Amino acid sequence: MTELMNRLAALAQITDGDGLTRLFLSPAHQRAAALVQTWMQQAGLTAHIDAIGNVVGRNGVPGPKLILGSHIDTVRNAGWYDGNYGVLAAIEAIRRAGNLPYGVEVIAFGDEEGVRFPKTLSGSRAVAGIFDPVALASQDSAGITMSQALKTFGGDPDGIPAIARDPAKTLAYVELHIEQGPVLEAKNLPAGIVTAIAGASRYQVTVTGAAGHAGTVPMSMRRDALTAAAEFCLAVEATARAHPETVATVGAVTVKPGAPNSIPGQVIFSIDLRAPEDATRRAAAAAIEAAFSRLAAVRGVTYAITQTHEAPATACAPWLQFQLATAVETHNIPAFHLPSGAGHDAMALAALCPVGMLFIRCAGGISHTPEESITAEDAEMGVRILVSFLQNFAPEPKNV
Ligand code: HGY
Ligand code: MN
Ligand code: MN
Repeated sequence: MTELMNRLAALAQITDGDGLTRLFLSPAHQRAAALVQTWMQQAGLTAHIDAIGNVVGRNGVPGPKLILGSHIDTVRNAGWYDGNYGVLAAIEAIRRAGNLPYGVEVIAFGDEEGVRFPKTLSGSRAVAGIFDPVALASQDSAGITMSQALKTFGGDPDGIPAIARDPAKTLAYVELHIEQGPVLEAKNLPAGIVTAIAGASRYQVTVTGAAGHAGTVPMSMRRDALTAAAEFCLAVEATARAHPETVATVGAVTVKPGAPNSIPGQVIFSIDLRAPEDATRRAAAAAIEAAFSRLAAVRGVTYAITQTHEAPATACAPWLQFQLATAVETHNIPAFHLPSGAGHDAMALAALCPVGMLFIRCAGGISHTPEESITAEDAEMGVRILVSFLQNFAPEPKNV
């Protein structure tokens, strides 16, 4: 096992339980942030944890900075490499790249997955200067607000605005990440350059019917919220299938009162909707709403839809794609360009500066499960490509 793979394995042991589950501002996030800070310092960087829980390492070279990074929070029962690989690989690449003539930051963001609170990308939005303070009042499933969780973590809600970087002093943001899809493996390539990141919308839907005794209410008199929600979910799936390159997922469902002998009176479920084109995503969202309206009338239920997250489709800068492709070819790998269906912190950083992403292959394209895996060889190749990119990086040519 390489040092990098050993560190990824060590980081993966820091969890809140349920396999690898490390949610924003949790005790595991706090422990992981401290370990990453140590690794940044061992790589010769000054490192601190900022007001919103990002771990920030700097090489100390004055002037405009290139920012590298990814996230160390995870989904529930996650794989070891989503986010975490990009952070540790960037630290190792900076260490190996030696004395660079420009400022470099590496940031371990803490809220890319957005599992604990409705909003997501909190840390990267803060760096980009687009954090919405309304999110501080949002609550997790235990009713704890982000603001309370941040203070418990040792952060400072009032210090978030000062995190924003100055666009004039930021050269670019580049993120190394596992592909989380099957394309590179199918192409037999260890790495690829990202062209664009699909836009994403998230919603919370509440369907309200009539609770009742499972034994006494005739079927003809029921307004069962769960069977209605089931038809809503099938409409979400059918709508995604009917729109080009669109994906939609109902990933979380809560049934109330949730007793085997009670007719569900209320169901709350999530929708994650994505498409490479924002217009397609918006059209699919409208079609879903229309389907819900029709189904609610037939079923005699009411519903409410709350949008909890919106991230527009994000293009990666052509000049960064070119420099990443040059670095890939340096290692005798054909430069292959591909879109990202998964969301990333780069979507938030795009509000600050040009962004680029480099993917490495992951087995079967599997991600967001413990079966997620990468090879030590591909992990190493990702670092080597990033070192080549860093050593040849040139700020955006002005004629672009
Ligand atoms: O949901 C995503 O695409 C990312 O993994 N947060
Ligand atoms: Mn990720
Ligand atoms: Mn993820």
